[in-house]
Formats: sequence, structure tokens, C-alpha cells
Amino acid sequence: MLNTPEGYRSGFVALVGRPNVGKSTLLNKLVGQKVAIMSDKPQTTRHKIHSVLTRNDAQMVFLDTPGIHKPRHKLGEYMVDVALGALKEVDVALFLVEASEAPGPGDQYIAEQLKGIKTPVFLMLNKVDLIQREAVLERILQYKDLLPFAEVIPVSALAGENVERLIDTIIKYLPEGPQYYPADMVTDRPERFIMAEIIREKVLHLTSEEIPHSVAVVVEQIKERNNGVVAVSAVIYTERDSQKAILIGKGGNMLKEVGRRSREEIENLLGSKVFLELWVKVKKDWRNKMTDIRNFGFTK
Ligand code: GDP
Ligand code: MG
Ligand code: K
Repeated sequence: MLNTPEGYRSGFVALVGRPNVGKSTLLNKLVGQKVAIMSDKPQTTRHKIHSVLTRNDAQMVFLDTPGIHKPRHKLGEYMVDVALGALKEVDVALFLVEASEAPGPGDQYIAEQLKGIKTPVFLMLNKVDLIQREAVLERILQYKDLLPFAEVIPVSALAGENVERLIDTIIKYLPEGPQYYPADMVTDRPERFIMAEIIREKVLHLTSEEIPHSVAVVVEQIKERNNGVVAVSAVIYTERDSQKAILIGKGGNMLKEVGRRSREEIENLLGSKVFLELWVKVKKDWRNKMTDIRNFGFTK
């Protein structure tokens, strides 16, 4: 435990909301650095990510939960489980919704799940930059019926609008408590995991519908060489030979581009030159095999 001043507050905050409402974007804005990957495809986030925001008066630990949605396969069930489990452990839950859309079945499903939980829930109307100012209040009224919300906060995670106010409001709900983590720490996830997430993000960005979420990335080796270059070797797992072919691309072009973009970002993360080696392997039907799910590191 680090020395904690009198009156210090600390606690845990979970982000929930249907896929693509901007949970990862908000999380990154809150802690001011890229820790969760973002993409315009749903279900980019499979893991619980802890990231930490430290101020002089408080420390918040954020969990980016996988989207809560009606499960369609075992991995789906598992993700929902992780998300719901996280909600019971936290001091505040941020329920993100889309300002540009009226409440849908996905939001209703999440609201149902949240009803049984004692944690105070904030309604976070995100992406307010996409709608007229005058439309904000009307939209809030549509969502307010879903649950008894402790607070209602319109934000733009992308633009950082109202994020300071959100932080101040969260702190009011935190109990007095110690500073759990050092002030300069933003995530307790090992770099290996973040690297794998960066590579997976590039795959999802560069391939369109052909490569669904049946892709997993495992970073197998990280070695620092004498010249300071960090050699990273990673495997991208797909479910089918046809997907493997798409991922490799004509003359290996797709894989090269995934590698180039990933390498640049990993270099930023590590602050050193990186030599990145990528492999593509087929592992059939992995989504429905729990043992494989564990092997890929989806631990609770
Ligand atoms: P998640 O699935 O809930 O984690 O959503 P992401 O954070 O991955 O965001 C999904 C998409 O919405 C990305 O393309 C983001 O850039 C976009 N997005 C997130 N927040 C905002 C926002 O405040 N305004 C706008 N215009 N787009 C946003
Ligand atoms: Mg996400
Ligand atoms: K997403």
C-alpha cells in the first residue's frame, strides 16, 4: 500500500453498454493513453481491462467490460459472464448509450441485467457531437425510463467533452480508501497482452466482413536484442483456411500491412525499435471450445 493522504478516495468503475457505443474510446480518454483497443466493429473488447486514473484526491480503476448482449455461442456466454461479474465488484457502473439512436433491444437487455445490481449506475449519453444540442434532453428522456439512474451525463468520448465533469462526479461516489496503484501506472495488463490487442485491432481494421471475430492473437515471444531492438513474434489464429488466405493476402500484402501498422504502434508503446514477426495459423472452431478459450488467455 502506498502512503495515502487523509480523505483520499478510491474505487472501481465499470463501463458497460452494447457494442460500439464508445466504451473503449471513453476509457482511453479517461486515462489519457491508449490501453483499450478501438474499432468500428462490435465485440472488439473481449477482456476485462484494468486501467488506472490517479489524482491528488482520488484513484479510479476502470474495467472495460466486453459488451453485454444475448450470447450466441460459448465465447459469447463467457463474455457476458465476465461483464456481469465485474458489475458486482465495482463502486460505479457507467452505462453508455448512443446519442444518435433511440433505446434499442440491446440497451433494454443490459438494463434488465443491471436492475438486479446495487451498484449506482450513471447514464452516459455518448457521441453527443453527432446530434444537435437541442436534441440531447429529448434523447435523455427516452433513456431515463430504462433504469433509476444515479446520474445522467452527456459526453463525447471522442472529443473529450464533459469527461472532466464525469471524473468529478465519479469521485463523489467513491468510498474513502487507499491509493492501490502507483500514480504513474495506467494499466495492470502486461505489455504482451496490449501488443496482442494492437495486432488484433489492425486485423479488424484492415479486413472487412470476411474476417469476423474468429480471430485471436497470441504474442509468443518478446526478446530484447543487444542493439536495443525488441523482437516480437506473434500468431494470428483464424478458424478457416479461407480466412487464413485472406489474412495473408496476395503476395503476402495483407499480412505485411497488418505487420507494418502494428509494428509502428508497438514501437510507440515500448519506445524502442521493434522487429515484428507475424504468423497465421488455423485452429478450427475455437470459439466453441472452452479449453481453447482458456488457452487464448480469456481468464476471469
Ligand atoms: P466499444 O465497442 O463500446 O468499446 O466502442 P469503441 O470505443 O470501440 O467505439 C466504437 C466506434 O465509435 C469507434 O469508431 C469510435 O471512434 C466511435 N466513437 C466513440 N466515441 C465517440 C464519440 O464520442 N463521438 C463519435 N462521433 N464517435 C465516437
Ligand atoms: Mg471496446
Ligand atoms: K468496438
